[in-house]
Amino acid sequence: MMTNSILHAFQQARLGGQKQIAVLVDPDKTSPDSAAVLARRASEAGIHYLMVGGSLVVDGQFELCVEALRVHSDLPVILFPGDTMQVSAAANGMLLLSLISGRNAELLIGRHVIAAPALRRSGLEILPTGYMLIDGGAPTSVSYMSNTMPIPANKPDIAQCTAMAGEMLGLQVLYLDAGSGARNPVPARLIEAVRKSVRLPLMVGGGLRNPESVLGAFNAGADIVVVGTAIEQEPGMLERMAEVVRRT
Ligand code: 1GP
Repeated sequence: MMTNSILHAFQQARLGGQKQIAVLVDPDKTSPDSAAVLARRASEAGIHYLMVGGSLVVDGQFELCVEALRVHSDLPVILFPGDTMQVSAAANGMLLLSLISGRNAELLIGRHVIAAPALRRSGLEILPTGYMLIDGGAPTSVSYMSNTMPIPANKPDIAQCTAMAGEMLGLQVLYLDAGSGARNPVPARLIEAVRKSVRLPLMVGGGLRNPESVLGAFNAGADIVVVGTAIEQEPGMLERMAEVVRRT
């Protein structure tokens, strides 16, 4: 049975000014055992969501990784698919990404058409998400794999108009992403510009390496920050990042 409980949680947090944090797990870099440990620690630390995905998922651990996250925490597990093969009914929901910063029709609507019947059958909560790549200072897997150009980091007006168009088209969530491991995170000025233009829950991620950069994204107007690489590289970072949310 499909629900809209994750979207509702996003909207309620936004209305209440509560900042939230999601930990992104790359199933290619995280064994199911490590995912189990991470899930328990994330719950204890006060993380709000677990996300699973990557531009390429090559080693077949995807489903086991999702299951481990579900079994070992009560947190919503949200798929962040690099492609339409990354669907698991074991998750709670999925960001259905329309890559609105790009002009690749496959990633705006084409793959969605192919995935739609399986998504409907899965019972997953589907979160229609305007996905915007922002230049993070170096080419990232996602810009290469999607064959799209990111929005220049110094063009907040383009980001603003793109976000407005996404909202007007009926998307329910916006995600500004500098890409995993980005050299530079999404600049505060660009987050602020988007925040002023739309009411939707705003996710921001890519290259957030430390608590200060997470706080910067929150202060600029992000509702939910997404952190992956920093936690993979330095596990204690999970608790330090979660602590930032308590200070907002
Ligand atoms: C990538 O926004 C996410 O899509 C997370 O990025 O791995 O750089 O934290 P990092």
